[in-house]
Amino acid sequence: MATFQIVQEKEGKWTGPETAIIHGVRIPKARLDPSFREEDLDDFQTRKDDVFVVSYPKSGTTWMRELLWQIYNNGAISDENIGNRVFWFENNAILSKRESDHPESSPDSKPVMELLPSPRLLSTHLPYDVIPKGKDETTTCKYIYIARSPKDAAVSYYYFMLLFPEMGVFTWDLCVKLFLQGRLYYNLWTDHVLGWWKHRNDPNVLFVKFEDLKKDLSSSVRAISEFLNKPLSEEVIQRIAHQCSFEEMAKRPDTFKVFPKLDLSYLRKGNVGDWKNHFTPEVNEKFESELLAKTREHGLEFD
Ligand code: PPS
Repeated sequence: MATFQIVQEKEGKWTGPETAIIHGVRIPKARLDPSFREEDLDDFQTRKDDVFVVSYPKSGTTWMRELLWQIYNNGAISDENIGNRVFWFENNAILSKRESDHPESSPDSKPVMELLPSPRLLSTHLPYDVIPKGKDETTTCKYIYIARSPKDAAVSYYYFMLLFPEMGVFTWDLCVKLFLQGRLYYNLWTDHVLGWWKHRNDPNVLFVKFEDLKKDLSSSVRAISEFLNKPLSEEVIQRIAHQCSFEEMAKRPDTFKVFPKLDLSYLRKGNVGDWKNHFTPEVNEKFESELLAKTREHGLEFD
């Protein structure tokens, strides 16, 4: 039995998805394992060699998941769906005791996070305050946070939501409103990004920007591999940068499907600045004054 509240946004001709409120965070209910309980997040024990890719939605999570996997596999590529290589934390059973309480919850033998072999490569959209953490030095793991300009993240979010027409009419204006009010998944962009930005100098946190990956992917691969203590040859760094370009990843569509059986991809355009094709001056002003002014105050800027 779920122990959390469910909310569902309704605006005009649009009825949003059922959303679970877990420790105050809006999480897609449809993707939570039925065995999930709020307290699983507190009870889950991280391991020293766990690595979490963390982000606000539509900020380059899939890109970083693929980079992480290739870095761990010395530049190999795999046709296995990314979800079976870098596991989505909150979409699977977290604790084995919960999974065995509800064996019917895993008909397709979804992994149980607690039972995965080390090193566990995981991804999540959880904010800093809620994400599982180590209790001491021997269980403190690593987090790679990928941030993206909220303008491009909002555009990406809009196109992603259009892939679910059963929810009704989702307009760009509605997307802007919900994004600015923090009523989409994982709450307000500013709170999420700043929560992690404040920990950017922690030795187990690497804060990376989508725009920097786009500018110079090889340097980013080098920095990520150093952070993970996974030294790579220059040849492998260059190979990973090439294999993780948008164009190369798009050649492997099945690998980056959201659900194995649906034709729904995490990849769309992969550009910086697509917002310029969608934003009116008024919307731009709102993003500047309501979101970016706050991150700038904390020294966080986006190209
Ligand atoms: S999700 O659903 O939150 O996990 O989505 P996420 O993966 O975070 O973000 C999807 C956007 O990332 C773009 N993407 C890339 N851009 C550049 N290069 C590469 N290799 C790449 N891989 C994914 C993807 O196209 C989405 O952005 P938009 O702007 O919609 O294209």
